[in-house]
Amino acid sequence: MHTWRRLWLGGLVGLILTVPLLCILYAGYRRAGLPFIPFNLFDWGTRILPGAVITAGIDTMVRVIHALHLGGTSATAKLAEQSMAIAGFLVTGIILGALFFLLARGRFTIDAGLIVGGLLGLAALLVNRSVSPAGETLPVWRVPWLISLFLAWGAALGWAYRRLIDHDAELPANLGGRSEVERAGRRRFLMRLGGAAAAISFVGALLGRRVSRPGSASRIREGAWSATNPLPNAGAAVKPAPGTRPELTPVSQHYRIDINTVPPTIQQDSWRLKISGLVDKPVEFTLDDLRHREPMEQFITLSCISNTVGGDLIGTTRWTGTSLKHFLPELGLQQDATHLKIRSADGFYEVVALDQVRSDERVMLAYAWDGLPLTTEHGFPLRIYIPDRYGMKQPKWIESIEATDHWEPGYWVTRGWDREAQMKATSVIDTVASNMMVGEPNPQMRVPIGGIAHAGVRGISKVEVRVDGGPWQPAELRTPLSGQTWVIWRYDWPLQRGKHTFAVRCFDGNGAAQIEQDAPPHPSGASGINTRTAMF
Ligand SMILES: Nc1nc2c(c(=O)[nH]1)N[C@H]1C(S)=C(S)[C@@H](COP(=O)(O)O)O[C@H]1N2
Ligand SMILES: [Mo]
Repeated sequence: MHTWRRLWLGGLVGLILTVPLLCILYAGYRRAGLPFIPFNLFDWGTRILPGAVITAGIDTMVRVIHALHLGGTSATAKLAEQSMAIAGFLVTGIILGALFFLLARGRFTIDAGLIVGGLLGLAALLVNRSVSPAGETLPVWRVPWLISLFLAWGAALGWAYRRLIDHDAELPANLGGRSEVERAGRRRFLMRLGGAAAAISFVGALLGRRVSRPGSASRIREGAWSATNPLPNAGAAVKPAPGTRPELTPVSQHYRIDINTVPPTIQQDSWRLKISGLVDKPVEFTLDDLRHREPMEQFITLSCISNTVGGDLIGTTRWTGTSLKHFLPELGLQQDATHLKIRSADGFYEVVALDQVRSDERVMLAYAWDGLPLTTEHGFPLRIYIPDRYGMKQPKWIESIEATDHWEPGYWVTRGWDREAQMKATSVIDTVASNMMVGEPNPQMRVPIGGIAHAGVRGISKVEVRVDGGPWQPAELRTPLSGQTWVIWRYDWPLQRGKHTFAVRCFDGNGAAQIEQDAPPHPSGASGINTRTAMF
């Protein structure tokens, strides 16, 4: 049989067999928390590919999401990643099927298929282990589950090969009418195989549909602090302009950025914070050990270094945790320890200097957001807060802390992002509330314009608005939730008819102006002036 026919048939069979495999893996994932290999493979790829490739990929994705107005950046990006992961898995199946049909010979193709399937099962296990070492449910079932599924896939591939290709090798060539009969037989076989695959896929998809996985307590959002407490600045004189974003971001709307297609699920009972390295002796702490310490509450604005000017990868909530500085004495650090290397369940890591921890008690190991345990997406059970740094310096899903005597680059620093990742000052126009005007425009009429300004923990001393390239005018500043959050500003503009463009800029607490020069997020965070145009 011609090479191209082998490739084509093999690719087709690869696709027909990989779809049901995908659906069954999905059902196992949804029902029992078993590994979903397509996501694992994708995440594994993002960890081993060079940083420049990943960065270019992320940049392109964020830009496409903005250009097409696809909605919330982090949710859309995750969806895009998941789609790519599934597409990649199917393409891999097609390629493997084609290669198998190209290379296989002789009568022992089912055995060959079993060997291929077994090897793929092992590879899947290794990939799964390397990207999610932590507490997915039922780890004992992972091995038989993956090995048997991939063995079945391989055996089916070998069997299909025998039915479609091998047996016609035994026939004398060019028997009149023979090849027509054969082609019809082949088509019938493919139809039957496709039918069986479709049935299995359907059952798998049905089983995987809309069943929530065995939930951890961290999912329940009832009892949020903000549901029953007024904000500390509730009485502030300056009120946000109508249309300004919520001052406290609901946790469900807080952006999420990390290297995982699916966040690691950690079981509280078996989780321990492990302390090792340059310490008198290794120690472990449970989550309750940390919760029983003097709690610390901080309102914090967190931003991703990939956030564009005016983008949605920034949010504010109330963090609860334990000050790392006051926790240090319990770690038994040795004299020569200078840094802490913090490792996460997903393989992410960062290094923080002990000098910084000792000089700033706001550095915190946090276990709650808005009064509730961290959600799975936001780092359950433990994450760190490091003031004034972009999110890339602040690991979620912390598992261990190693005391060392040297600095080393963290996960994103290794991949070409800024070493310090200090948050840049930024200001954004959320709203030009032109719909707040009623009646005919008159000289007293004012249009509320407002938004946020943020400069890490340096605070905001001044926000200014410019209309159509005129002079910069001071805006009013609302008392912020804390010195670590964004500041809401407003400017009540005396209405003029026509089309107008508004620009905003801010100054940090030390009086330093935000950088007006446009810069993309990579490698040190975006800068530039946010503008908005409206008709009156
Ligand atoms: N373990 C782990 N921690 C992580 C990351 C990650 O990929 N893995 N991403 C970091 C980045 S880049 C950001 S912006 C913040 C985002 O936190 P959030 O998703 O809770 O908003 O988490 C940080 N911590
Ligand atoms: Mo980030």
